[in-house]
Amino acid sequence: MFVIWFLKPGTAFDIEFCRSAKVKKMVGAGWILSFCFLLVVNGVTVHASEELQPYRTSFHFQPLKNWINDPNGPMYFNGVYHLFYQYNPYGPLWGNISWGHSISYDLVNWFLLEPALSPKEPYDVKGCLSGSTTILDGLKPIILYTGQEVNDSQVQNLAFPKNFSDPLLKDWIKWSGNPILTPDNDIYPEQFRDPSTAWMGPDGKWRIVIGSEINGHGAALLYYSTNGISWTRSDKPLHFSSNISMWECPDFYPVSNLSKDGIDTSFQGNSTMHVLKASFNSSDYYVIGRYDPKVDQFHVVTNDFSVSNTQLRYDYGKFYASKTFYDDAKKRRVLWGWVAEVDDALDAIKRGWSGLQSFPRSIWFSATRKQLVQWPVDEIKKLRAKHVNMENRELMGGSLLEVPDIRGSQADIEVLFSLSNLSDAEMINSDIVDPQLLCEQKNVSQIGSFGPFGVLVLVSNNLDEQTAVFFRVFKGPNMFHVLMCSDQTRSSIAQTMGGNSMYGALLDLDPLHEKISLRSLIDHSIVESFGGHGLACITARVYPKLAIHEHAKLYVFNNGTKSVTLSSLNAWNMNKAQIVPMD
Ligand code: DQQ
Repeated sequence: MFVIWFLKPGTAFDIEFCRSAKVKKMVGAGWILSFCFLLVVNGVTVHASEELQPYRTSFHFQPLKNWINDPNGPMYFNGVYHLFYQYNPYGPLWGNISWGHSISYDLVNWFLLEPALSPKEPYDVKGCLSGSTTILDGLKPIILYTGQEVNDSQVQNLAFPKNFSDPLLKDWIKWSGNPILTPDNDIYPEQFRDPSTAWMGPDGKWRIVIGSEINGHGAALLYYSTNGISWTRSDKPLHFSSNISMWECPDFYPVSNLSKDGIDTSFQGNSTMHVLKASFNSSDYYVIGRYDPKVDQFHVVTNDFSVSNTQLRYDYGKFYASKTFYDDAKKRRVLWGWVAEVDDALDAIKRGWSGLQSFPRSIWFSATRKQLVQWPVDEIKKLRAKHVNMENRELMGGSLLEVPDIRGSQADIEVLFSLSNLSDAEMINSDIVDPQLLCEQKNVSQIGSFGPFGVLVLVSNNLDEQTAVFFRVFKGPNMFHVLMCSDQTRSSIAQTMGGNSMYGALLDLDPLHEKISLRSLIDHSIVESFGGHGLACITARVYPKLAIHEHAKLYVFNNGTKSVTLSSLNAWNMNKAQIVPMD
């Protein structure tokens, strides 16, 4: 224990030392435990060897330690991807909120930089809260962020790079004229936050939305500016919804009607619809509509925002406060979301960290244009290692088939199921289905006719621990319903808060004519699943005790009475992404 006190907490040395196999051989296990499990109270820092850190992820973004929450201001600028995030540099719980900053050349491997913004000024002393970046004139990136003042009042601030020609944009300067916006009288001062990326209208003015609540209605307040610095409020919000409280982290952007390509936030043209996303009720809900930038009218064509399990959401599991950006290099729109822990603060203190970012996802419209489709960015493939393939296997009712040779704690798996003779599907007496409720009523051990079938991930030797991601097909009065569930109720033999959760979503596909696909990114304590080629996403956090590292197994199964064909299965071991401090 002696040496520890000479090390600066968090240096690469102590972490790398703990990982080193040589050291493990040199000294006894007990000594390693006490050496590597370092708890520094008051800036609570825990460093532990991988054995003690089975929940750290390998290819999902997280800093080396401490707390993170919302992704902030992601952007692609001068050949570099930037990801900022709500970060506590001093501990694993929310506090001292700064803008952590990391950069990447491929959205997979990351260099960690010093925080871009820290809470130091009267206008942000209680936190540099969420916000966005905008690249003015294609040349000048700026940050707009919310500062929390000493009295908790929220104001909007501006920061810009110290040196625009620094390719990494390491240093950011807060504008001397901050705050640039303060809450008007009709807004509670604690309910005015999270400015969006700006877009330009046909009049040459920039526009942003800011999350708020007016008279009990969640709202996206609209502001105009000619220079990105001075902003004035529009008479009416861009959009608001009754019966929903405070909207956080609004995001507003065009999506092409014609292709999967993403579109710059300021694009103007007929071939697009707009998406408005708002974060509330622990979920990221979105609506699709037509936006007329001449009069700033947004006409929603899907169901409007509501707190309902049938309302469109980016993700029906653990995913919040997300943010998109337009990636000019690959002509795509990329989505990041915060995936919080579901165990409690004491666990975070023991681990020394809390929170992850989802794997970045490309987004575009589904064929029906009634919803978005999401898919992990292609660069993930560079982490794929050993590959296992199976084709055309009949999965009779009660089948459990192990996927051999895959390290089930760190894998990417894609499966495709086909069903026939659906006339035998279980009947359901309504075409309005609450997927969350249905998954709760019918867990994985409840035998149906078509389903449950799917994958069991993070499975322990004796099957005591398992997380099931599965489908069931029902026949309603007028249509089939394809239900996707993620069942965490048996994910850990330890009783954790996450141990009780079940998530559900519906896939807008026709099982008579389409196969049912599932992709899951399994990364130690996160299972990020994409059903129907990305029509529905469910992200879960799990904390197995037995199914860790090389002890975690992977299966496909069918627990329905009807046979299902496994048309194809492809699974890969995943290599670890490099997430390292920049020298
Ligand atoms: N997180 C930030 C706020 C935002 C909330 C504070 C959403 O700006 O509204 O860390 O998770």
